[in-house]
Amino acid sequence: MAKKHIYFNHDGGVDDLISLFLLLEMDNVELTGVSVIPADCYLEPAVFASRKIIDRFGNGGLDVAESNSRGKNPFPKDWRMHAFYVDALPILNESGKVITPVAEKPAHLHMIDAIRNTTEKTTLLFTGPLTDLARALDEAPEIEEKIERLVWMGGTFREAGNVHEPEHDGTAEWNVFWDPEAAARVWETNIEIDLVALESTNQVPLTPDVRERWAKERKYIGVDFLGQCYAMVPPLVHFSTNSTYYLWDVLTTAFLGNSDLVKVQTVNSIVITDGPSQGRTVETPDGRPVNVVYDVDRDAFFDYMTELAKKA
Ligand code: AGV
Ligand code: CA
Repeated sequence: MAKKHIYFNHDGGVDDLISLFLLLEMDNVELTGVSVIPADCYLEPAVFASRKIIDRFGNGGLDVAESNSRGKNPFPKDWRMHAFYVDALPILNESGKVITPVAEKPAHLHMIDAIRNTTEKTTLLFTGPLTDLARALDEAPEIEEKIERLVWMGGTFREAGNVHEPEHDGTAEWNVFWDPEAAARVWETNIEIDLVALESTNQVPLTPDVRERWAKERKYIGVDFLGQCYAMVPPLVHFSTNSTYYLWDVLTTAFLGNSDLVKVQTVNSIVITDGPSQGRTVETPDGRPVNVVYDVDRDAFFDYMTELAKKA
């Protein structure tokens, strides 16, 4: 089987860190690099957690790069705290040491090196804002030719986004909202973009039945890890609130491992960078094409991720 070469840039949420874990279990994926941006996380615990996940579940050979990027609209502190909880889990601290090193270069330069040093084209997986990619393209525009595609958790074409902040109209998704200019910069390129938008992630909320399933199968160390991580964030019970957790990034990562789980349609779109709708992605005939994942087989998705976790 030809492996896909993946560079993964994430922002340290529970579903970002579970995505890293699942990538390490995929037979059809070769990770060429990992970097962390302090958007929906604090940098230090998110980098530590990433290094420990690679130590525990990977085969070595990777380092983790820190981003020095800054966004425009900060994430709520409560959400950014999640990385501390994952980093403190006993399963990641059993060995008492951290082997996977921190990279010398900041994330955007680390990614440029990884793309250049890989003979094959690289697929980019981004589960946070696109700031590091926008900066890498400014620094080394020629890497565009060596990017197979960008798979991104971001955006929505529905009326309702998931940003509920003062001075905003609620139409944006958070990964776009944190740095709308970065998304607009990437929209200017000819990179093939697969967008896992809220259309499909809304279909995979964390629910009590999913938690129960993982609890029942906790004899598998990887399934126990899922259960422990998803104990930290609120499930959907009666109705969706601002803090209700969905498997946004995990669906994005699963799509990369198995595209049969979802349905995709092409939409021409632009990114709004200013004003009360900043961070909104809008469908318009003269916009740039993106492949939007708009539907997912929910049960097949949860089966797929749980089976991957059992391999650990
Ligand atoms: O908008 C979804 C993105 C995903 O990359 N993140 C969380 C995922 O990692 C931001 C976010 C939106 N709502 C959230 C978020 C919530 N209720 N808790 C934590 N993060
Ligand atoms: Ca994320």
